[in-house]
Amino acid sequence: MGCFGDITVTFSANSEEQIKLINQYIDHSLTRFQGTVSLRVAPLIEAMRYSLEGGGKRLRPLLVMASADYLGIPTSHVLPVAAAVEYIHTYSLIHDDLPAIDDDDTRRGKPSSHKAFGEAIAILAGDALLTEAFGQMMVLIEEGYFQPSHVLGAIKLLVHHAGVAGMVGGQLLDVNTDHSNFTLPEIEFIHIHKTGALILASVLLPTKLIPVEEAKVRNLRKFGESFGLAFQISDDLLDIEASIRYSRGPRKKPKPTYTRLMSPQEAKEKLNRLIDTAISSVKGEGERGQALIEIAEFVRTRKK
Ligand code: GRG
Repeated sequence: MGCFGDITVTFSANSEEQIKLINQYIDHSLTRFQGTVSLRVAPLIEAMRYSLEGGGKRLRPLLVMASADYLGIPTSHVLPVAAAVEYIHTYSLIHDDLPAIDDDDTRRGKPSSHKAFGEAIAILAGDALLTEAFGQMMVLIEEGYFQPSHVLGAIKLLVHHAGVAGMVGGQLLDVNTDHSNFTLPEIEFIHIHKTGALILASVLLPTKLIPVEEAKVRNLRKFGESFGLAFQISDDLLDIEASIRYSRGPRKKPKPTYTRLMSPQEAKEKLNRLIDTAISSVKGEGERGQALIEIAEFVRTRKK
């Protein structure tokens, strides 16, 4: 039985309660972890905590919880999965901000990890978060809610989507793309892997933990794929809005974005079409699809 094991939460109309649970779980897991390692690694844990608790939206953990809800799994049972995807997301942001990759000095309005702690600690904090994400997946076995063979299936899915075939491969394509000359299929391929893969994994991971009908897996896959691309387009739109509203100068390293290939209006239309597709794919389950639908609607109009 896990630390949140006796709480059975159904998704409420807003995500506040779920975010609170996720934040409590992440805080608790870091504190417990800190108690098991030498005090001499405290700077590493401080850097992990700095980025993990740096004000992220917890979008991927929310997707894990919403997908669990869709399948009738108590959301508190998948908290370790929610933490694992947030750990991986956080490591990817720390490494993405490094001078060798995007060279960003700030993240979420604060100094990026390497600016706050130096490059060596930032790299190690990312490494540690990636590794400990799989430690979190192992917690699922200790808690005993799911069969070990099912947990192994979930770990395999996470490796596939976070690694070379997914997010890291997508990042490589981004780094290697000629930013002065790229096409829509190229940019879509990059985003499906770089951003979309971890989002899709967040939606699909709960399907590995219990036996699930094939039709529901198909619905969730469609939701995850459409939502992942929509999220990236919304990110590109926010980026241009910020550059207009705050007269932000050009990025140190220009990025391949949708908004360099289509007008903001066209990008918004594409975003809306993708969100509509995501929503219609999970609509058939009534209340059970509601949390996923709310998250999709949030991305349609998000301002952060
Ligand atoms: C370095 C291996 C490696 C991978 C990096 C995802 C990624 C790959 C880099 C992030 C670059 C970036 C800003 C992409 C745009 C979409 C995106 C992932 C935005 C950040 O995600 P949010 O908005 O972040 O969910 P918060 O701050 O809410 O956690």
